[in-house]
Amino acid sequence: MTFFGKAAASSGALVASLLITTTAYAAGLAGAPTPFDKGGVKFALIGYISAGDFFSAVQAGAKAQSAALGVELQVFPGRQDSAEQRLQIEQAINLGVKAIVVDHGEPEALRDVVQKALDAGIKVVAFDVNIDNPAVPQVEQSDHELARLALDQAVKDNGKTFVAGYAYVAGFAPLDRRNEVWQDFKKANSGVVEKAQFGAVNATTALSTSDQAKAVLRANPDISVVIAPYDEFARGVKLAATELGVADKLKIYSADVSTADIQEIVADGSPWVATVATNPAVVGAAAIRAAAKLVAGEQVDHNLIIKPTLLTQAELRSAGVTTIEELAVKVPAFNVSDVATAQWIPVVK
Ligand code: SR1
Repeated sequence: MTFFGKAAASSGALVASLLITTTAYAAGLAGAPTPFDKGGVKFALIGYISAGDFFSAVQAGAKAQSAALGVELQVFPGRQDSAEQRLQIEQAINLGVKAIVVDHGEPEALRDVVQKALDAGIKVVAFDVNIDNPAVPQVEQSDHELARLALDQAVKDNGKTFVAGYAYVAGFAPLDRRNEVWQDFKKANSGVVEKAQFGAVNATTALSTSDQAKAVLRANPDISVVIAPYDEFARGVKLAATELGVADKLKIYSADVSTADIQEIVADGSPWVATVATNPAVVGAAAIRAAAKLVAGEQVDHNLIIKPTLLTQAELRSAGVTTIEELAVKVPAFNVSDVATAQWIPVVK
């Protein structure tokens, strides 16, 4: 039985137990610890990357969880600009927020300003940026496991001998962790040859990566597999392969999922054959819960890990899944995480 099959068999009971809706508690959350019982609590979510479905979905999950806690969440979108992200942290400090979630960024540019927030009594949670501070819990998507699941699927589909292209940009914690697994994988599999590395992270990541992928695929027609462990990279590679007319000769393995990604994956003739993903809205919600627990004086683990799921093109097609919402119904575990939960924190879905 496939993962989808197993999940569908048990979905009824799980969905029933998770039917809790998002509600705003402007006047405070009954039964919650101070200050949530009184209301009027402000948090900030400060991003670094503003483009792409993944980050919008993280923000949507964070907003839903904040609303359920009666927290006013201010989202600072980030524009791939460290100086601006630092300024936004300063602004959040001045706004009197009780907690800040820092979503990606350049660690060296953030550590001192994060310390400034902590010194002001503000709780800080980091997602996918290593702040390297014991007071700052780190949220991640188990990137080593994520990369291993993608590479296991690549081996299942292509064997242990293939010519690969690799999309990667150094300096982003999740990509660096996934890269560690790819480097070990190549050492352990001498039949896997990486012909080219490419990729860009900017305001138009998919398009920039597509331009690079086109040049790479033209110069290396023997590439049959592309490891692209970020959905914007995969999107760019798919576009390049389609424009060059080589989509039928290529298989793309990625990370992340969104409704738009699912539609690209299941499309006729799509070379995007698998992705490994968490539900980014669940990640955003977990980060807010961790921040809320810290503000309430509760203990929070330093490493907060949201487990990813392998999603293959074949399974998505045979399950008839075309949106994230349909995916969450077929795979209920995709819709929740037990990270940073508490009895007084409403579960959002
Ligand atoms: C540039 S970093 C992109 C990654 O950040 C998040 O962790 C997503 O999984 C995405 O792949």
